[in-house]
Amino acid sequence: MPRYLVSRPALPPLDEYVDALRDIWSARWLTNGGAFHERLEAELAAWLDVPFVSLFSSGTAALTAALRIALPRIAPGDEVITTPYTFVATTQSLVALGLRPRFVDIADGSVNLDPALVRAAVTDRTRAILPVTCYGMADGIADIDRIGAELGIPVVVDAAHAFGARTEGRSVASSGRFAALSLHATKLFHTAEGGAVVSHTAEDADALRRYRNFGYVDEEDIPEHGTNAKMSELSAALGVTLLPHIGRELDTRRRLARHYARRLADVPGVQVLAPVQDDGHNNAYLPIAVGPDAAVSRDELYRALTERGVFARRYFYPLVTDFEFVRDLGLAEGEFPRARDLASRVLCLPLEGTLETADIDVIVDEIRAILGR
Ligand code: T4K
Repeated sequence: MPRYLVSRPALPPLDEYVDALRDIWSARWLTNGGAFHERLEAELAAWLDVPFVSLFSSGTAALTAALRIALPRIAPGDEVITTPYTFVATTQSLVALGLRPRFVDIADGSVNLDPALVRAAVTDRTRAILPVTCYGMADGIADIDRIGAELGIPVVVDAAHAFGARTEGRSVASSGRFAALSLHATKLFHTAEGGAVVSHTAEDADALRRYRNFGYVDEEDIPEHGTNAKMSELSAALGVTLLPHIGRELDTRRRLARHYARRLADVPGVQVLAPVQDDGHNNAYLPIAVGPDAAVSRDELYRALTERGVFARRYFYPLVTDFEFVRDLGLAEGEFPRARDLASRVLCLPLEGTLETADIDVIVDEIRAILGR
């Protein structure tokens, strides 16, 4: 077993979850919009300070649903501008709907799409823009929102990493017409498996509710296509019991991330990518970039850390456009020099709420030892 994992799920005290399970057992209501499900939607909307939250079975299902509602009629050749620097699910949500990803590069010095390149890539085939707030970072998202509003193109944000992140006094997850969160166990707030869509009108929230439940209005009335993408009561109850504890998780991660930044500051060739001094940042991940002046490459550092029991991850390497299925579908067009460079240098270090500053010291000492200092 590695000594340190890139992430570990936050958990509520077990007896609080067991109490919730007792309620589920006595109600014998396991899914299809049960009491915990309804409670979690309301409590998340209040916590995130957003109008509507609709729960889903995964972040991928949430993102797919948001795209589907934003684009009810999809024709062959319809394009969505998006980033190659992301988890594969961003692209898979488009492919699943028959949408063509139109990849553009990230901005200089950023992990997110370049708004200027997004604008330049808009054609008469563009149906939507799908930015990712990578690692919970919000740069560029307000500009992309403005471009979408100006050109009348819906923006659907892959906010999988953005739980708890705030920018300019608002939740990052309030960006776009829809923003899809992942509530997977590797995320800082989670329901084991799960996802959520933030929306801004009752009409959109209703459309999402219908879509995840086979398109049902009622048993005799199914006006639109739908699917089964519902969250169960077991997951929703985990979310309801975890939510009151998540402020502490955010505080711990902030403290640990700042400790990392202090300890890594004088390590040549290592740059912390996350804005750890920004109180609005959620510290969902601790990405570093390994520069050409480092004594070893990113891959050598990654392997050596793994051998020493520090399980870091190369989120996000390779680029989505380098995956075989994307090339086979003929979707890998374009050159993305900034994204490619970052994907070759990035490493996400362990960051989760069970760690202590002494653990960060051990991890940084291992990095220093590998880099020969
Ligand atoms: N968009 C973006 C930008 C995303 O990053 C993601 C998902 C999505 C969309 C789609 O959301 P979901 O449909 O997944 O809700 C993970 C996650 O499975 C995935 O949710 C996440 N992004 C992606 C970046 O990473 P893996 O393959 O790295 O997970 P795994 O199993 O290697 O676990 C990572 C670490 O966490 C390990 O060190 C072990 C530890 N771990 C993991 C689990 C599941 C635990 O300690 N306990 C656990 O229960 O994919």
